[in-house]
Amino acid sequence: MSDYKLIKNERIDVEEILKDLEHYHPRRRGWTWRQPAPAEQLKQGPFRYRDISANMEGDSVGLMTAHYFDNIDPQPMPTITTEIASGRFEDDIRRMRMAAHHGADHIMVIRTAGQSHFDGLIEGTPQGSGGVPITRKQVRAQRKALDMIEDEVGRPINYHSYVSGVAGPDVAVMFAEEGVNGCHQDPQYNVIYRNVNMVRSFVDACESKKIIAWADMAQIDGAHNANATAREAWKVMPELMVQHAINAAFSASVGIDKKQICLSTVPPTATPAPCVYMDLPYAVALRDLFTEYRMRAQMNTKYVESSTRDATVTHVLNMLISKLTSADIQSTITPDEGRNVPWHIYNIEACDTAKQTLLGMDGLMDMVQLKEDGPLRENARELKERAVLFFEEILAAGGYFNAVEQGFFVDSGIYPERNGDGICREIAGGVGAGTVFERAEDYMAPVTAHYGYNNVAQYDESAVNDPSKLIGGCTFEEPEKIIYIDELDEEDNVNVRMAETAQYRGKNCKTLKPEMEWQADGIVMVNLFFPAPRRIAEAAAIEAGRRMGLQDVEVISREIMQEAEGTRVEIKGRVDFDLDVDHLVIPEEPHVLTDAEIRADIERKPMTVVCGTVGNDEHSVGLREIIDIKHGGIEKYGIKVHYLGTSVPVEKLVNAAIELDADAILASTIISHDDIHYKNIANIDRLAKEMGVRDRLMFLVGGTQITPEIAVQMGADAGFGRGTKGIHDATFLVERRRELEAAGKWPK
Ligand code: Z97
Repeated sequence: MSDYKLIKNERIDVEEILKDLEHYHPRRRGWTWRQPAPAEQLKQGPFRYRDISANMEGDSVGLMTAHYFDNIDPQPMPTITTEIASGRFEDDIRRMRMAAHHGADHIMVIRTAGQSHFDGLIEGTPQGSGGVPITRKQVRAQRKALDMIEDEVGRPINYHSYVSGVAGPDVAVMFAEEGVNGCHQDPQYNVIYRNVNMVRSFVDACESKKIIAWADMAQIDGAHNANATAREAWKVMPELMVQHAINAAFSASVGIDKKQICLSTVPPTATPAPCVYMDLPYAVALRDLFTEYRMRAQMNTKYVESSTRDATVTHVLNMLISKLTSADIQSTITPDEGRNVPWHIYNIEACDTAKQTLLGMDGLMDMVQLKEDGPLRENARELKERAVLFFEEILAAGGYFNAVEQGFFVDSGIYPERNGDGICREIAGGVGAGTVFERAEDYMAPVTAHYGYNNVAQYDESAVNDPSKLIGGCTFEEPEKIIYIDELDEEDNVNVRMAETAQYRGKNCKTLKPEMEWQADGIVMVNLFFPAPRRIAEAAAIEAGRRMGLQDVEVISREIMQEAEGTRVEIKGRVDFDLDVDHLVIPEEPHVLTDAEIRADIERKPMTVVCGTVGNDEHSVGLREIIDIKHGGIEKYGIKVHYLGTSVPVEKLVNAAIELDADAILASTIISHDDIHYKNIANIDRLAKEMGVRDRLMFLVGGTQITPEIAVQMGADAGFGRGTKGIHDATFLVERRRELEAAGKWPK
């Protein structure tokens, strides 16, 4: 067995993961829930948290703003899901590592289109469309990679896919063998959306659920699909509760622990609907009815557009509902679902959106209470009543199968109203109809976690509760008995795909190519604005993309700013060039002196600076951060600071420097339209020269849009962009003054 390990600053070596797979077995099975943070972790950096889970014990990437707060990375209480399935499982492995570092501990792999209709397991590693073909090799490789990744992040990661279609039980067995930790399993999904015969689906589900119970997987149901399918998603709210109830009660009676049975719930509406008003009573009703089960909150994906901003707002509003009610698992399926671009960056953005939103609402329910009367409770009660009536009607119709045959489900009327447009399936119809047979009297299967009649006693009375004893253990107990098949297709497999991109991998690889989804796919995204109506702007954007040298240009999102004034268009396209890392111009990292060194130099010789935000610019926060002792600004080193405020004319700044006999000017300039930030720099430099003081003043400029090299070209001694801290300015001031002194050019 190879001793390959992940190294912090090295890319994961997928080739290493693929080695010796034949002998790899997962180190555990079962789902792992997050644990509440121990008391000593509730205080992090300058803050106290109330609803967080235990910290990741290894490496992680905190939220962007964490650097303001001691780089803390608190973790919200719900499990965070990300769905990664680009069609190439080998590329997804890299993305899983990124997602885990951003806080995902539930990684879901969507299956390739049509896998529900395969009547058995498939093998090898073909490329998928709309998802990944789920095979033993693919699952084993990803679980193996996740075993390493979880060591790196110091937290268990749950791996998940789907147990559905006519090969459901076969898939469930394979998942149990391979250490898959969670799955979707709901026979109603097969019946309604995949037209699998209902008798077959429910019989298969018994077997699947028995295995899910044995493997201690978490199970998610399929009710959210009714939201996505219904003509008007909020009208199926009573039905959703019926669907949840059927799968939850069925699963519990087959033996799945209720604590592993998760209801897949989606806030049914989205803006511009008054969605919280409509979604909250539904969420409350659901939690009133299903107290013993877990909630898996997915975001609304029916009313979703290809704008990342729009999808993110929906996601955040959905998480408000999660927070006001509860969620054990929080999905982060935005915004790929609307854009159909399953890119690395969106998985990561969405994980961050969840972490940011849930941390932002930490402790909310200590301050806010849902009202016990009024429309919330009235509407929740009404929904529950409608659901109960729905159930009563199913019973009156002769049970679930008859109800499905009569089109009870996904009807566009709000129950008890019916519009007669529900999805109808025949009891004797659908894929796999007529394939269920009663077991013969002497039927016997020497396997663990087998559902139903199993006449083991005919061979060995003592094996009744442990049938696999008859054969010395089945593959669950004896993984060596698993028959591992590597590849079946000579063309369509991971080795062929990886050979094509070999030059972009490897420890010492110096070749880079932009990518969004697959290694070196060359895909880039460009945002454009045209002062033109939509159709013209889209055509113009495609043409602009072509002229930029992009191939296969496509519009992926558009937004009308105003019918005549303009349209924003996002395009994607492909570039063909590689970049050689050795030929890149990489600016040096800003270097800093220690606090003690800076302080000592200021003590040796005091320093005075004048500062202000110049021009018609009212931004003060950035400059104050650089100055104020509170956030580690230059004051803390003993530098004397005269702050002139915002919108300071450049003349005033230079005059003040002269009057105060300052050593330096620190100008802040944020606004950048018409390059005014660079023009301000040139003006200060010119004025100081005209007044004959440029040689006795150091001149530093800062602002979020400042590129240091350009600032220097325009006349500053140094420029400081986004991310600058007081220590960077202070280091420069001290070192420049020393340099000038050494050269005999410092007049004071
Ligand atoms: C989710 N974003 O995470 P097939 N069984 C159930 C399902 O809901 C699904 C499948 C099986 C979504 C994922 C929709 N759900 C997408 C209960 C799929 C998958 O292999 O595509 O037929 O089945 O819930």
